[in-house]
Amino acid sequence: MSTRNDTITAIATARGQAALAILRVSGPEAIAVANRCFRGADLPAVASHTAHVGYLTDAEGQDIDQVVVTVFRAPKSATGEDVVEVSCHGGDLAPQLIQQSLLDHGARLAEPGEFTQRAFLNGKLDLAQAEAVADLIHASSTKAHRVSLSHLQGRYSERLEALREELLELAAFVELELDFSEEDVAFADRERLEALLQTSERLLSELLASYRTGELIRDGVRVVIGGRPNAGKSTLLNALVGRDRAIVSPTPGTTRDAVEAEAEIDGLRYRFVDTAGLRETSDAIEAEGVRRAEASIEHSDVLLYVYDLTEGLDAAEHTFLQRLQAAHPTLPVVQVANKADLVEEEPPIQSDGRPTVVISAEEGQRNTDAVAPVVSALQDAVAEGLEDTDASHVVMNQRHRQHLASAREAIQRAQQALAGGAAGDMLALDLRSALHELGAITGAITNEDVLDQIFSRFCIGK
Ligand SMILES: Nc1nc2c(ncn2[C@@H]2O[C@H](COP(=O)(O)OP(=O)(O)OP(=O)(O)O)[C@@H](O)[C@H]2O)c(=O)[nH]1
Ligand SMILES: [Mg+2]
Repeated sequence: MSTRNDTITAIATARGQAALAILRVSGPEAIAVANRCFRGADLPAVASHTAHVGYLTDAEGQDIDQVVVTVFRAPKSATGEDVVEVSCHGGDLAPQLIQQSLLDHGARLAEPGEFTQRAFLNGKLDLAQAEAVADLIHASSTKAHRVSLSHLQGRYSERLEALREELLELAAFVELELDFSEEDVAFADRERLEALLQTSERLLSELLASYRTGELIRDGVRVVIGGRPNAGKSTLLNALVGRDRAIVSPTPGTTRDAVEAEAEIDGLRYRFVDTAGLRETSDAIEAEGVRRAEASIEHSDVLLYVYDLTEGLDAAEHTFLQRLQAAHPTLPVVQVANKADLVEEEPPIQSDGRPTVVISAEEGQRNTDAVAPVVSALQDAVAEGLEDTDASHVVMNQRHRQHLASAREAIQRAQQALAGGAAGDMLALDLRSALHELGAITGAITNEDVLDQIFSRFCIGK
């Protein structure tokens, strides 16, 4: 991506029918370029942060649209450069024609993310904040939105920066004052060093541990609904998403291919996958469905195992569940004992230690409260502690996770070096390496390839 200091433009809003659209122009010539195709105020003469009504004209001087032009002079603008924002009427034509006119009058079409990249290069936000801009745009649930916003506001960066400063101080301390080859190392200094390393290690571990939550927030929770034919899996899916997504029928073997449906529950996005009933079958199509059902369990975040309360779990199902848990020890399984409306008295539940909820999915069609126990069991299974999680402490970004893991390894090496009485310069090396990793997250240390990769994820106009 070009990091040239030229003047760029792009349409900032989505295509299609809309009341308004916005175009942005940024760079040293932004005001001059806009002024060449604006009939209204004399833009080079106006004050910063003022809006002006007028007409945007094309290369032939013909009016394209009535617009409002807002002028932001450097450095008090989103990119830190001179910026002009043009608000025009939405739709497919006006924004395109205005963009063409701005190009004809000296601007260049912006690359994806180039506005945000300039904001980063001009110190308006750090790299983690810039990435949060993309996350915010891509957010598909309330929680994902909240975490990205908190990262954009810089609270996550502040935490990393505080850690970095502490390590910086530590490194300087080690480099200047400690020489572990000497025997008379000041005891207090060593203790302080140990304590600081321990704190850093703990902070990094906390951030790393939050990544699992971050992933669930970012990508949603994939819940596979499995069980024998006719247990009520499709009925449960429909109740959970609040609409008739899957076909329900008294004939066992109704669902064949997987049926997916999404719902946002308590700010988190869930993707429910209803599958073919698990059983031995000679029907080739159904058998393929069963194979797919088993395969999809492997890729789920949690399994809802539905069975008919009037029949109970049979021996084959017990074996199936035990085998599954042996193969996937970390996969949470919630048992759903269904058709509670058909029993007078609840029979004893065979849970094998798995969390089990007793419900009537059919009742859930009319009243979603009837499936509320399933929802809370799901939340307990996958999203424990999610409610109390401080959004600014959640790591949602894979790139950050890698740097945090490397930083923690470096800290752990430093701890071992210290315990083993290694020389001060060895210790300093590990601390420097941890610092480097943390700096890569906020962009204090960057290289162009990394920047290109990050900003190419953005849309044009951002
Ligand atoms: N009484 C009662 N009937 C239910 C309940 N849940 C489902 N059923 C009925 O059980 C039958 C099977 O329901 P489905 O939801 O199609 O079951 P399934 O597990 O998806 O079945 P397959 O797709 O064939 O594997 C239907 O006739 C449902 O109306 C319930 O809670 N109570
Ligand atoms: Mg079904």
